Amino acid sequence: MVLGQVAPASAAGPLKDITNRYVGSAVAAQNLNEADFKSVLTREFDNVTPENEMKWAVVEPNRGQFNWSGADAIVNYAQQNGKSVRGHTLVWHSQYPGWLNNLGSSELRSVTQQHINTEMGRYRGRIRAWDVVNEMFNEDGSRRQSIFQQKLGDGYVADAFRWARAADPSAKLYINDYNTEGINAKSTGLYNLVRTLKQQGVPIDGIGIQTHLATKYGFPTSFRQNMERFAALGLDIAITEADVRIPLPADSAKLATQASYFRQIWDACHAVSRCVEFTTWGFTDRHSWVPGTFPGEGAACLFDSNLRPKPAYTRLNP
Ligand code: 9MR
Repeated sequence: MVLGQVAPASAAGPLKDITNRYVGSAVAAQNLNEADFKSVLTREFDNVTPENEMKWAVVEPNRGQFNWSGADAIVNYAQQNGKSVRGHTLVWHSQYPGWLNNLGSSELRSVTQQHINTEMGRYRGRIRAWDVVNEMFNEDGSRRQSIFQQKLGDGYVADAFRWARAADPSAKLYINDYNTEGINAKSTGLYNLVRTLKQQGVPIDGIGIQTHLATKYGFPTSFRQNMERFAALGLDIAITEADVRIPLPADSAKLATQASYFRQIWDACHAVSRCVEFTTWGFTDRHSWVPGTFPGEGAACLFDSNLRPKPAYTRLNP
């Protein structure tokens, strides 16, 4: 293929048409200006998740000073093209604005409620699901000592969900985390928390399993059983940020292993009726966070940097 040309859809049809789950990708607003990128995104997916554009540090870098341009661009694209949006993310220990650090507890609490109100309110009715609380656990299943945990205490999670429900009653509300694919200490910490929240009547609808995998760690074999225990609590499950990184350079054996990982994620989701979404953290190796964060690893997406479908894509859509 000539660089810039768009590969034809496979015979089986675009991903969004071969499943009754939402099939999504993270998107950076600026990439919507690339015609070939936009065309594959529009053809294959029916959900978009703003990669950074809805994070607190981006939308309110200085107190009371808002920047909605990237978020608006993605939500408008979604509306014009019939895509659902996954809002990402409201309460997170990372990518929050520095001015939060100067606030005392009661002020942090009120600005957090205000943040949820303002952001969810702006897009009320236009966001299918929100990652309300993101990455709140340590690997051992204990709570991460984030600014929210330290200053607001354990109750911040229930508060955030209650504020979120009030701000947009039509949105599904999720708690989202990584390394929670299989049954392990972290996913069990999450399980115990959401079970308690449900018992307390806290408005939480689902859990997001990010699913940033690396072939060098092996596939989390208890993925399906793990989803089933969350489903049994009456929660939806979304695969929110799937990618499968491999050591560079890629070769056909590594790409085949990657393909089998993607297929196993896909199959696990389709085996559990409450798994409602399969979203990838970017769909093309042209734009992926992986090589910048894990030097020597990459090629983690379904399409290569020229937007040609990789074996992983073909394996989902033979
Ligand atoms: O892909 C995002 C990257 O562009 C940002 O620099 C990074 C900052 O923390 O966040 C990345 O997205 C993360 C997501 O918001 C939460 N889960 C992990 C993702 C990859 O780091």
